[in-house]
Amino acid sequence: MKISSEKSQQIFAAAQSLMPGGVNSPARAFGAVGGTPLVIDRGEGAYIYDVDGNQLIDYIQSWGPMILGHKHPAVMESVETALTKGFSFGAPTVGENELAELIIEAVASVEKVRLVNSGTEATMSAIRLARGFTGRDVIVKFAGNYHGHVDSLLVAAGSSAATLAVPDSPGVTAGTSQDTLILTYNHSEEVRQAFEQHGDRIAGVIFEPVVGNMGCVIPDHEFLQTLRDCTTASGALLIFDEVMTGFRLAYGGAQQIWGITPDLTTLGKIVGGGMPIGAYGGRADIMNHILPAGKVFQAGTLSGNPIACAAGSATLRELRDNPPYQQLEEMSLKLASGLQQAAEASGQQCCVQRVGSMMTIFFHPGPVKCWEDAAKSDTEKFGRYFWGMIENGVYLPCSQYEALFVSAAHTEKDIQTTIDAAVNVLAGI
Ligand code: HOZ
Repeated sequence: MKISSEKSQQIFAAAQSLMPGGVNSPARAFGAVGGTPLVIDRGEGAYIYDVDGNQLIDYIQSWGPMILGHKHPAVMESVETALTKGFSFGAPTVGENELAELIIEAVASVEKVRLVNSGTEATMSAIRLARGFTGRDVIVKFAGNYHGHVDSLLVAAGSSAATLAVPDSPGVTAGTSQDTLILTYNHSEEVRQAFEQHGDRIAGVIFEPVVGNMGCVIPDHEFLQTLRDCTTASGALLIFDEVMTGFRLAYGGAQQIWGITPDLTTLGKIVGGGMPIGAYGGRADIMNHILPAGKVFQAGTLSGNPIACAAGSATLRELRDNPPYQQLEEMSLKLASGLQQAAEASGQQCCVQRVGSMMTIFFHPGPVKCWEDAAKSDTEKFGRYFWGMIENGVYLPCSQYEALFVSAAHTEKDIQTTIDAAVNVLAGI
């Protein structure tokens, strides 16, 4: 099948004179795979429909938030009800309490939470809090992990920064990033050495407890334990960036499945049910350092926005009351095995890495354990695979350095269609 994209091309051409690169976030510009992005008209369950009328099985799902699929009835109803009351007041609302309670009940390490507007705001605020709480300066991050576009974390960053080869962005000054220490993911010895040398200066360690932003990369248990042990021993805070994994890998997030308790957790994506939101939370004695309870400044006119809270709360209630995690596991296992078999049958040097409903097919024999491994992937081949899948009606993340997401709306038939497409495509690239 050849998809038509005339309208997408026209709209994207107009967009380029209106917005830098024609987009409002570089991840969606198809920069690493070439060609013109599809302009999306609407979504329904597991599918998106572009302006040319193409229906595609959607494995981006808004880069993670739509775990229930597009336009889930419970989320739609909750948003519609909230809309009748007005959009934003800049004052306390009951909806904020509802969402905060749901998060605190679900995520074991979170005793108090602050709602913000995006994952970037959540990570930016969490590291400020870590510094304010400990009185120390240095933040440890890992190469290939991405924590949004916070200046001091936009160093050796994954996601679109890696995809578009600007892991260290112009505009981030040496001064801003001088207190960021970059280490290798899954390298426990480096972590131990860093703490031996700089332990009394380290305010916190922030990391993705399953990386989605250099493709799906899985932490070794020993690495996780080392992070916990070193931070505890030195008095630094351990920050799980669960913007992507929170409420996705389990209702209690990656920390539930790995059995490691962080001091702070950052959230986004699913907690907003597709509306702009972020959150950070953790131990009450730490969170109470935030203004106005404490002195660490952080604020936002639209923080805790009623419509975003309504979408987020409806999503979390649905996940709590009708947990889709077993179904997600079964569908995702079937997809991952099918993709791996398709790769092997075609003779491609690929490995599929997965945790729950997050996965990546790396054009690399694997295993991929850190950024150095991921960077050896054949990204040109990934681009051909990506376009081949689109031609077969499957919409994947447009970069080797992103994870795909299975939603509760994906059926066995969707998964089988995707595997059949991969068998065709991988044999021909
Ligand atoms: N942060 C998302 C996951 N890597 C990509 C979406 C974006 O940056 O626009």
